[in-house]
Amino acid sequence: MNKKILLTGFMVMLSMVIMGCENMNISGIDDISDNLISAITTTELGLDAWRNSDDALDMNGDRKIDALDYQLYLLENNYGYWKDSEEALDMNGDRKIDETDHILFLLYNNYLYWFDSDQAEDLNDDQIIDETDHEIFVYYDTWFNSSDALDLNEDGDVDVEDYEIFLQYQEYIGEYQITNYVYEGSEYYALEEDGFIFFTDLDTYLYQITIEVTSIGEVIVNIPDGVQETLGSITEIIMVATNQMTISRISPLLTVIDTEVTVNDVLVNFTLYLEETDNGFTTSYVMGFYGDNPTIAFDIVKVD
Ligand SMILES: [Ca+2]
Ligand SMILES: [Ca+2]
Ligand SMILES: [Ca+2]
Ligand SMILES: [Ca+2]
Repeated sequence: MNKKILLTGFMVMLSMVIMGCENMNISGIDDISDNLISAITTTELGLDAWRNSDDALDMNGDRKIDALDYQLYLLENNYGYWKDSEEALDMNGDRKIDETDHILFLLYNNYLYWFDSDQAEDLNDDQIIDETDHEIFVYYDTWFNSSDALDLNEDGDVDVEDYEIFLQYQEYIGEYQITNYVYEGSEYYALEEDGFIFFTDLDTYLYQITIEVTSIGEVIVNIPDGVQETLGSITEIIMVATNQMTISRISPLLTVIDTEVTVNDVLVNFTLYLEETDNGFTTSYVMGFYGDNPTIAFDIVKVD
């Protein structure tokens, strides 16, 4: 395989990694199989008994069932518990906190409760009622009155269409850097282009690259002049490739990024698998173009 293609693929992969997950679900909401009738009895239980009951759920979607889930469960299912908590607010502005406010709390925090209520409607006009409509129900007004409310699709109006674009990209917006680079393979392997960079030394260059994601999902890769000189003609190809990437979630834990780029008249496709971390993503990449399959791994962290 042509060295330029290999190098391009590698660099494109680096610059794509940060795009990460596209899932905008409110965490945990869709996990709730709430049953308010059985809840009347189980809200009287302590944490351990609840955890062993059929009502035990991972309410916040962090893949464990613990005291925090029990608290969230009680807030939704036990009016007295909610009323005594910091979550008890006058949601409808009638200057008292009562059952009506608790129902509003449920509508906002429990997708299935909202879905079964007369509040559920197709707010984005895509002919289905789903989590996106619930998210619009919960957050649209706040967004509309915030500085984030911009005409993102540039059609002259600020409306639900713009909010959907905002939802699609909001969790990526920001600036990222590459850290924790680890290379496992021969110390003699190197990128050879206009310059010459050993994989063992690649971190020096990677750590200087910053990647910015805008509110409409544009990816801007900033490569300092010195690094651009070292990469030579590859720099421009990287930019072309990052403009063509697509992102799709294939499981709650895994996101796939695909792109393609033409190098020396050869169309090359790339697929990269990303795992989310607390502050970004982590990925590893097997360089199959060497017989002994050296690997690189690194993290992409958000810096603002
Ligand atoms: Ca949990
Ligand atoms: Ca009220
Ligand atoms: Ca809809
Ligand atoms: Ca618009």
